[in-house]
Amino acid sequence: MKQVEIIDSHTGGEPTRLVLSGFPALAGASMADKRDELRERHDQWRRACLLEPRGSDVLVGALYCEPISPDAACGVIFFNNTGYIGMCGHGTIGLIASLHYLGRIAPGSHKIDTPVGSVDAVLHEDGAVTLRNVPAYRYRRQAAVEVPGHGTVIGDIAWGGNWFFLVAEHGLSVRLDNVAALSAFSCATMQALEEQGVTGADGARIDHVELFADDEQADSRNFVMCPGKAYDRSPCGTGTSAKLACLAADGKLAEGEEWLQAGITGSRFIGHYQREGDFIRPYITGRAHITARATLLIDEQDPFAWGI
Ligand code: PYC
Repeated sequence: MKQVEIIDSHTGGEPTRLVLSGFPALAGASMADKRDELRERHDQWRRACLLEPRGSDVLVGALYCEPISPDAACGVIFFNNTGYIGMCGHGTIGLIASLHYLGRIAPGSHKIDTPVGSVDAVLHEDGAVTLRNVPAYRYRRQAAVEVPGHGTVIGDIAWGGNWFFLVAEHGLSVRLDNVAALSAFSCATMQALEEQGVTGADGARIDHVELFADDEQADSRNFVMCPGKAYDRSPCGTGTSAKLACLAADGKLAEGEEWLQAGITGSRFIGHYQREGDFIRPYITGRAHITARATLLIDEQDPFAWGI
């Protein structure tokens, strides 16, 4: 049997499966190189850990790696049911909470190398984590896409560690009991963006769609559709970063001012930003809880050993 050591957590309802050991060693001078090596040569390990029968569509994986930067606590590669994502806010909060649970880190600031740049995470004494994310920015304001069955949909395109299409006007109720309609609309929008060549900078695929509504207990509520057609149960750290970039660009949120972002399940992240030239630096605070520690067993005789 092959063995993969994992620790599971959730951040505002969104699960993270941290892989501590068992994956093949990855060559590469950067985290992006290591991610490419994992994708090109060892992708079956992602599938074995995240897909059924061991996982589910909603799981986000985080592979613990040796750091590239001399002053980083670790490196990490994020992946999900369909492939690889650049950064992951809820996943970083889960990573920090898991490393703390294992006794590998103490409260304080920890640098983490990711394929899209280094981030810092402060573990507070009370267990909350504040992520200092990669720089974010709004790339396009009010871009249009024709979505079959829905007509013209207008949204901003922003980078928050992944590419987002942020839609305020969609006519849907952003509530948990409407997830089927929200999912259908956001998946159709994501497909239309791709088919119509509406992209992020340098032709980058927009792989997250974020819908907004008012919330009674927060500044906003969102619904975030991820690549692979699973929606984020948390307010999405990179999605909240993209939102902060749009608010900053519109002059709707001042530097340092707090933004309370609720997700579709009612969990919340607190955000604020600092200006950095043409970019903003997002700070996202949330909390993760450990749910399991286990060894995954991969039996080569099992027809579904490497996932369904
Ligand atoms: O929290 O950044 C995030 C995230 C991305 C995909 C799922 N969660």
